[in-house]
Amino acid sequence: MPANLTPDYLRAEEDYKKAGSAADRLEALKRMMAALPKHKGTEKMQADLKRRMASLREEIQKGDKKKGFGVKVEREGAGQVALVGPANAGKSQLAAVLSQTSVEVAPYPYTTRHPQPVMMPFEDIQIQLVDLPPVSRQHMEFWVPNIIRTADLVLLVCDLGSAAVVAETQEVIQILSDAKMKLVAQRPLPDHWAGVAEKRAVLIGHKSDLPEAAARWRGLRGSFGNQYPALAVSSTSGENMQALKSALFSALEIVRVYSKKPGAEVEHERPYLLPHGSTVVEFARAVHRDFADKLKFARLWGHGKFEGQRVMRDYILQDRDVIELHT
Ligand SMILES: Nc1nc2c(ncn2[C@@H]2O[C@H](COP(=O)(O)OP(=O)(O)OP(=O)(O)O)[C@@H](O)[C@H]2O)c(=O)[nH]1
Ligand SMILES: [Mg+2]
Repeated sequence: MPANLTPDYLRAEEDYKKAGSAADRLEALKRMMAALPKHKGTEKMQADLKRRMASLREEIQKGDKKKGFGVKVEREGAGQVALVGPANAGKSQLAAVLSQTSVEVAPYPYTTRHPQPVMMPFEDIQIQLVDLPPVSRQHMEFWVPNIIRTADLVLLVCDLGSAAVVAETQEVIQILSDAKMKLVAQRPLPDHWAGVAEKRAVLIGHKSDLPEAAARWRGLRGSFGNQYPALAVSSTSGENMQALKSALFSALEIVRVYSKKPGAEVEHERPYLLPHGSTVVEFARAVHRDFADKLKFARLWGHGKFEGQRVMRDYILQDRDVIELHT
């Protein structure tokens, strides 16, 4: 042991021995390194400290990854929409405006570091939006693709404030493709397995209020507009915000069905939410497990139908149908 170790070094070494966590041990090692006289006699010790620091860094990173795999957003409301796009596209601003809440927004990239779920009211239901950090080759939180994979819908946010918007969008689509996800316009058929997760998507050209936006939007639409439902919107001016809400609702491919007990009023507060193509018998099952088996017929109040018309078990429900179950 070289004789000329300073009191600073010895104190740091004491702390190292007492440290309870990997992060504290790493901190102490850094202080030992700083306090260690650098000369030929301490070369071995320097190398040893470096090796121990490297292995601690690795340990900490692994721990973070483990924690990261648990990054998950509980689904709430009628459906979960992931906001996906490059840095600074205005994802957080959009989430804030659509949900009428405040979300961290800043004029520099990589502002958002954690998934931030918010609820967007739409007519009589709530749709969950998940604001995410950027999808980017420069730097991406590694858990981001996992969150996108489990969402019901992707809102692809493209930045009309950027001259490279087409290339940036292509890059985002490519990163998702590398993570075994393909953005599609419609829900895949149930028995369809393409080897990749097919995610329904709505594309927006964001910041349509900016001066160059119109020309860039034409370019973007030319490249991707026929692949997904597409809209130019602005969080700042409010352009197309209502249309965007409706587009998200339709892309979720759900119907709202209201139940009515015979002789009673319609229960309008809380519609049942069912996937497109659901039938009366599936509605009955959602209301009560036993109803599906006991169901004789139903009456329907809905679109262009004659009020209270009798429908069979296999009638396909439309959005806003009112159903009275008879068992
Ligand atoms: N002109 C204009 N600027 C906008 C609009 N929406 C957002 N911005 C601006 O774009 C910048 C980035 O907004 P953010 O919402 O933080 O962007 P982000 O995509 O969440 O960024 P990261 O979290 O870093 O990925 C901010 O300076 C916003 O004020 C819009 O509709 N029009
Ligand atoms: Mg953000």
